[in-house]
Amino acid sequence: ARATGHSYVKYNNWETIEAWTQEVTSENPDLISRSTIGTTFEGRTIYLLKVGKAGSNKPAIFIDCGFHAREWISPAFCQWFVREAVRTYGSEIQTRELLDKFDFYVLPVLNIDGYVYTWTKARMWRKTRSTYSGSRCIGTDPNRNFDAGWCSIGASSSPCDETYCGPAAESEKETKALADFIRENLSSIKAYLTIHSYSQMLLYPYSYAYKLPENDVELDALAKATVQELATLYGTKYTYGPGATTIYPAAGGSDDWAYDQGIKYSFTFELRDTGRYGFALPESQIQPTCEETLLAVKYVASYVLEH
Ligand code: ING
Ligand code: ZN
Repeated sequence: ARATGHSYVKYNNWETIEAWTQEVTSENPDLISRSTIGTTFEGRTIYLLKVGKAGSNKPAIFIDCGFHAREWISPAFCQWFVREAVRTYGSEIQTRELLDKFDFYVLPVLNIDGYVYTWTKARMWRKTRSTYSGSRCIGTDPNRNFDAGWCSIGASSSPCDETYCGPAAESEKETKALADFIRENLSSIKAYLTIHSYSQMLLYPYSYAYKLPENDVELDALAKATVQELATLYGTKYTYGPGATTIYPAAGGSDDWAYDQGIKYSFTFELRDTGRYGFALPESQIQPTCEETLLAVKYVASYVLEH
C-alpha cells in the first residue's frame, strides 16, 4: 500500500516521506535496500536508500537531498529519482545499464529536523535545529559545516546567522553521519551529487577558495554538456562553473569536502527557479523540474560510467 497521502507531484511531509522509504523498499526488494546512517539532533532517523541491481564490488554514485530545510524541491527530486529508477528499470536501456553497473545511494532528507520545522513553524527555515551552550539562537548551516576550509569565507561564526558554520566542522549529527558514511565507502563512490535550490546552476569545486580543481577542464566540459542535456526537455537555462565565482565563495560545503576526499566528480545542483517563486516553487513545477534534473543526473552517471 502507498504511504498515506504520498504523491510524487506534491511536497510530502517527513512522516509521509519516512513511510514512503519503507514502502518503496519493500515493494522493490530486488532494486532497493534501506539503511540508517544516524539520527538527527532531535532524534529522527536518517535513512539512506541503496538503489541498484545486486552485484559485487559495484561502483556507486551518492545523491543527497534536503540539506537546507526550505528547499522543498530537493527532497521531491530524490523521491522522483527512486520512483523513476524502479519504474523504468524494465523498460529503458539506460536505466537498466546504470542500475546494473552502479549502486545509487540516495539520501532523501538529510536535515530532517529543519524540514519538519518548515512544515510546522517557519516555511523559510534553512539550518538544522541544534543548540549549543552560550547562545540562544538555533541551528547550524549544514552546508557550512564540512571540513573544507571550514568557516574561512562566506560563512558566519555567529550562531544567530543563516550561514552559521557551527562550533566545529562536523559538529552536526547530520553532517557527521553523512561524512562518516562517505569516508567508509570512499573506495566505491565515484560521484557525489548534492541537490539544492534555487538558482538553476550546476556548480563544481571550489567554493571555499578561488582555486580550481585538478580536473577543472573535464568538470567544466561535463557541466556544460549536462546543462545542455537538461535544457533539451523544457529549455530551462542553467549556468555552471566553480562555486566561488559562479554563485559565491562559501566554505564548509559538502561538494568541496567530497572532492577533497578524492571523489573527482562532485557537483551541487541548484534546481528551479531563478527567483520568481524561489524556495516556494509551486507543486505544478515538481514534475518538469524533476524530469529535467533526472536527465542531467543520468547524463553525469553515464559519463562517469565511461570514465
Ligand atoms: N546554495 C548553496 C549554499 O549552501 C553552495 C551554494 C554550493 C555553497 C556549494 C557552498 C558550496 O549556500 C544554496 N541555495 O543553498
Ligand atoms: Zn541549499
